[in-house]
Amino acid sequence: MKNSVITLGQFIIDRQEEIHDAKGAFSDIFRAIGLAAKIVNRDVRKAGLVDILGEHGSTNVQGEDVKKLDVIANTIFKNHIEQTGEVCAVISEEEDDVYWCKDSHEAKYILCMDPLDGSSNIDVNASIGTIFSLYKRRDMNRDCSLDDILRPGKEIVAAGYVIYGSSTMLVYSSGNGVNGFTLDDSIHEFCLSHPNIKIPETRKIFSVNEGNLHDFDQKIQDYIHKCKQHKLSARYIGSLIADFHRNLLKGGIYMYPATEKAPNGKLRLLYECIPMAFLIENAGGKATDGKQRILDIQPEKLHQRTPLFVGSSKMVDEIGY
Ligand code: P6P
Repeated sequence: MKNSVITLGQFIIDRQEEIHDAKGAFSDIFRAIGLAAKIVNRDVRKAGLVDILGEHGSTNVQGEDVKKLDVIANTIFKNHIEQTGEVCAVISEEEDDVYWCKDSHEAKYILCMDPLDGSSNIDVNASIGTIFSLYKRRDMNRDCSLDDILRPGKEIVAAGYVIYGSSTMLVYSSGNGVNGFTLDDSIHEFCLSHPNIKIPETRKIFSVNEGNLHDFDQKIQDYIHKCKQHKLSARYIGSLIADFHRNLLKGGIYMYPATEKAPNGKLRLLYECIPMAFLIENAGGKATDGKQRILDIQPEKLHQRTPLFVGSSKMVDEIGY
């Protein structure tokens, strides 16, 4: 049995030539993401024991109550990313505006992140996670600006997530397949555990909040009915990363359609839907807003929302408007 372990750091170095920047900036950014993930993982695991549960008392730009762990995770990731000196701007669900990193004039990358998605699940011990994507600046001869940020997802150079679940995993793609790394607590390293993930084409699972069923377009209601007729399993954790990760490995579709309360959908385009769409396409799946490919959408605002249908390609095709 092969007993060699491939760590995340080694994996990235080994594939340096595939990455858009062989000078190590990408490795530095991923090293920072991996370290921040380990720190957040430590805090998530002890959340019930120390006073970091419950409301932080503030509300984020979405008007949602911010949990303390949201704020802590945002600070941890932002600080470690800024320290690399390789990122000029951070866009975060927890930041109303762009965070322009200090001393980053030479930095080539922009990071978009949801530092702790599914945070409403923190207090009930359900899986939560961090979602991120990376753009490369368009033109190093001018300062980083919104023009470098509000770009279709097809221009990102990498995306990934960390799921703080029964085990802690980091799953990412830099455009050449999707690979999963599981945190081995005995050596404090993310180790390659799920090489070259491909989402099964078969339909097995549908994930949607059926509490909103009567708000959905008739075509979506009909599709959900069809899933039931085909005896598919209904699985909905209420945490995008947890539902996405399960469907990625087993096959299925996650849907967050427009509702009366969320006429443009609930999920954010830049730091939730684009990263998930980039990952699913690199795993052989699809992601649309019901009308167009998520990665083709031209973002207009940092925190804009979009409906999301993501998963096995045949299932996403069936949604077709
Ligand atoms: P609902 C969590 O707040 C989140 O952004 C996703 O992680 C999750 O899939 C969705 O919202 C759940 O929303 O309206 O079904 O509770």
